Amino acid sequence: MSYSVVVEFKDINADGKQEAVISRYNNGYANNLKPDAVVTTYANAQGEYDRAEGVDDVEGNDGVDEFDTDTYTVAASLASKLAGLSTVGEGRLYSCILISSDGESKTAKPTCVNIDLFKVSNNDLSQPDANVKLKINATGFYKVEDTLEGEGKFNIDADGDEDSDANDKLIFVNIANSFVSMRGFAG
Ligand SMILES: [Ca+2]
Ligand SMILES: [Ca+2]
Ligand SMILES: [Ca+2]
Ligand SMILES: [Ca+2]
Repeated sequence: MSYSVVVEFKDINADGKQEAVISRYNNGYANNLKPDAVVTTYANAQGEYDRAEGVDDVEGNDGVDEFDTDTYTVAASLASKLAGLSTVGEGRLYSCILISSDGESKTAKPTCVNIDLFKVSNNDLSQPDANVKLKINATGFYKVEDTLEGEGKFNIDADGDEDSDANDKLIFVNIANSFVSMRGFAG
């Protein structure tokens, strides 16, 4: 397996806002494994993630710069778009996201990106509450596969407007693209 990213939402400084803690596993996530990097991103009063601590060089070739901070804050903002994530407490549906891929290469895009979602009460990252698989198409774009277990159809309401449509899929596509853009550090 190639690298994995775990995005966890929790209020670590007790100011009533959710921080997004992004943990990177360069050789794939495994239980009890220590992450290779942990970045904490902070939301402003508007709930936008605009500050990051612990940032490293995501491209792996030009040192830590503004682009790296952007990459992490964009990743946090995308993940927080999933239903209820930016709300504290009862309104929250998922509190953790695990993103992984099948690709080992640092340069070629992975053909599949897997996004696992975990509810607030779920601490077991081997048992996701929901999963979305994306596949790359001939022109290099990621598309949500409609073959999920259960109903056999994409059925996640990512933006919280009570349906599962193209807008919901787009959120997952954007998360996959953001994840893939960080792949330079893998390996
Ligand atoms: Ca906080
Ligand atoms: Ca950089
Ligand atoms: Ca929706
Ligand atoms: Ca909709």
